[in-house]
Amino acid sequence: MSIDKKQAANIFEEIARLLELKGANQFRTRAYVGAARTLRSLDMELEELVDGNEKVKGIGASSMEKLRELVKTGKMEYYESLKAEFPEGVLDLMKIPRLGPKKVKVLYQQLNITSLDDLEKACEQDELLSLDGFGAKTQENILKGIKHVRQYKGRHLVRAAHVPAQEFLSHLQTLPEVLELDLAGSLRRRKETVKDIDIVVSTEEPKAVMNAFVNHPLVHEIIAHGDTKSSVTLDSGINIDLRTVTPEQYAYALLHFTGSKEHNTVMRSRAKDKGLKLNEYGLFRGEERIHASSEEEIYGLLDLPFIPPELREDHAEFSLAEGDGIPSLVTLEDLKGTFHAHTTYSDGSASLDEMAQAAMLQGLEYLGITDHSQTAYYAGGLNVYDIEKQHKEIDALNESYDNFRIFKGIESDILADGSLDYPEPVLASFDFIIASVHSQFNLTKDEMTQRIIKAIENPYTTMLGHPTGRLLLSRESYPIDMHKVIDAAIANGVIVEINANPHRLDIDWRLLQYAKEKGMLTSINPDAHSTEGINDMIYGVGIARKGGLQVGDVLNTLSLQDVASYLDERHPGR
Ligand code: DGT
Ligand code: CA
Ligand code: ZN
Repeated sequence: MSIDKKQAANIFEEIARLLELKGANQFRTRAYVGAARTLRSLDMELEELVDGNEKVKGIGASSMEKLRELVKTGKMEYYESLKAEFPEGVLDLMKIPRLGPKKVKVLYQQLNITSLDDLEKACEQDELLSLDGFGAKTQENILKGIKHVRQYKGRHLVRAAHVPAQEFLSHLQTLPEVLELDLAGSLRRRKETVKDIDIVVSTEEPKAVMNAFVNHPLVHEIIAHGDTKSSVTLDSGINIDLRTVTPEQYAYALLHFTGSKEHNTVMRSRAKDKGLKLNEYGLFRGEERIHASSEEEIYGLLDLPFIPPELREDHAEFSLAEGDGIPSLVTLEDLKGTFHAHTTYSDGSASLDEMAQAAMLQGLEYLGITDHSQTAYYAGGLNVYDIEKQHKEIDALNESYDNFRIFKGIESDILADGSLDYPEPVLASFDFIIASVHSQFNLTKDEMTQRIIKAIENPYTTMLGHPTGRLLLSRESYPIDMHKVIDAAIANGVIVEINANPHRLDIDWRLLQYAKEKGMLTSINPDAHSTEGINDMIYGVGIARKGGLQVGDVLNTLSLQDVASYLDERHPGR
């Protein structure tokens, strides 16, 4: 049960908000805000802090006491009892952007609003207008905010699920009672965000498996403990559902719990058309159960080829299966190198050589370095002198490597008028350029689309970076016509990246079928800001697979030699 600094800081911040909601005096709330701030920038481990006798500026004796309890036991009594003083729905109200505790308090006390539903109704009936400090504009923003909170409530970035899921799979794998096991649900389908982790196990001894599961050290709370289904919450706040079935049921259960619900619905109606009935226990003709020992066999029984989990969204898979067939999808092993990585020259945490060595460890043959450009001063964007220095360093490193190359790139800001961030001779000095929008998001859809298309039309633009600017679970895409952007990219031979950072996963997979049919080329880019960041490529591969992409659709499946000649040919100055 370990709490990290960010989680601890979040708890202290929430205490401050709850106190404000209660009407506590400002000095008390400020103490908790201060403690949270200190925790965020703390440069020692939490254990070290609470075990030591050292005084730390910003954390008073009473906060330290509470922090110690939290670190040692995973719980803080004070925080729990404070939360218990309010209906749970009131805490949801506090998650609405720009609706601070003061306003929540008014809503709660004067209109008796205790949930998002209550608040939505009140806004729709213009009830907020009678309150001091609330106008029509506020009401409108609150309605938007409610949508935002609902959409994100209880969902997690895929990395936050993938990492513990791997841990549990390997743990369960070691149990002698476990015969077969796999991930299911949205995580197996590699959705961009997930509600929880689903695992299916086949066993003859479910009790033993369930006991081992609920007693795993990462488990924070047991929600349900049964013979066929158990649910737990991990320390990180994510839930795992484990289902145990007999070996005879396994293939059907795995298919069912992998979903999606929409995919299952189509499968059931296909079964029905054949006079059969499909559910999580089997495929039935009247009373007779038809045996299947793999998902592949079940698809076969319904006259379908095997459909990989990533495609099971009732998006394009059934028309593909019936038309050209299911393509063989790109895999992580197909990637020979990658682009879009930052170093200490801008806002990355590792040096050029460290990033290159990490890429080599992953078995890659090349890495395209793209630090930020000069306008991105907040991210340490490079001026012309930095670029010269970096290029010299890259030349020397490349000289020293066998069978590995760093490509010289830059992540150029797309300026408000659509131009790139350096004069032409500087642009010409790079092997390739990723053009990305990092500021001025508040344009109209037309303006933003035109701005990006202008950047695409620049002959020095090799790739478009994170095309919609969305940050999953925190920031919506700016308004943009992605179909026009894709068409322009194809017309200008520009690659549209799949940004594999779990916060982005941008371009969205739902657009990839269209893009592929039109002939768009992509590149699976980690947008790495550290050596570990390179590992994020795996999430981009999931997105490419969801979009039905194959080796030929992805630039960085090319060997070093082929990618080097591709970039040379694309370069307007060579
Ligand atoms: P999530 O958890 O929201 O990220 O998405 P899923 O797809 O993992 O959803 P979850 O965990 O509620 O359920 C896992 C799978 O179980 C789901 O993809 C399909 C199946 N399933 C669950 N409930 C239903 C249902 O009511 N009808 C059908 N046909 N399938 C269901
Ligand atoms: Ca799920
Ligand atoms: Zn960027």
